[in-house]
Amino acid sequence: MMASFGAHKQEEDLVYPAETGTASKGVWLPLGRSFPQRKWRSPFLVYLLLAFAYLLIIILFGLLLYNGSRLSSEVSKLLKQVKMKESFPCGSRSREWEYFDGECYHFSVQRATWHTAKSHCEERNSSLVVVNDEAEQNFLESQARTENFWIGLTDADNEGEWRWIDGTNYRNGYKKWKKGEPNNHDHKEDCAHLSGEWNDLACNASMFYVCEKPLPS
Ligand code: FUC
Ligand code: CA
Repeated sequence: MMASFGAHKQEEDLVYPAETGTASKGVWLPLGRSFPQRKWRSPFLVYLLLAFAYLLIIILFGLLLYNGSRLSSEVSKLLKQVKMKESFPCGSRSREWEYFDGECYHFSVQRATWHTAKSHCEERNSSLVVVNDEAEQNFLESQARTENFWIGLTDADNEGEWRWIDGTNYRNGYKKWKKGEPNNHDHKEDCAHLSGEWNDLACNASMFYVCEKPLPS
């Protein structure tokens, strides 16, 4: 009932080629009896296009806003990371690792033999500290205070032939032995430790130790 009413109403509004007689002039071609005339179709198309353009603008604007807010949240996340890196260059577990001149250092809170200390550092993706220059020595001394810490230097393989754990050249490199050291006291001191300056000691002595690792990327 409603459908037939609707169809009837529509037919009243539209003008068909058969009634106007313009079909034969070829201005437009009706595709069927229900196809509306051009004079009705044009403003409708314009409105349709306008509506479409409006919708498109709204969608584009929404996308722009969405991307903008996503971008700004990404930027603030990155800024936070940068600030974190500046305050804690050796990671958020900063109480365990201290930063100095591009490297991270861990001062152990438990004592161990030199070989156990070496393993502990390796388990933490680091190695016993290698002292390369006066600045690093000063840093280590200031952190170590009066306590003794193993460093990554040994002559266990060949008495008197000291070797850094990372292959750093010992002979031509930086050294800071205490006066009279290394003395291989009792013929059993093959591992080096900080005691302010350096001393050699029996490797199975229990001592704190310093691990060193590069800055995490
Ligand atoms: C000095 C050092 C030894 C040891 C001894 C108690 O002889 O050279 O390494 O520390 O003191
Ligand atoms: Ca000694």
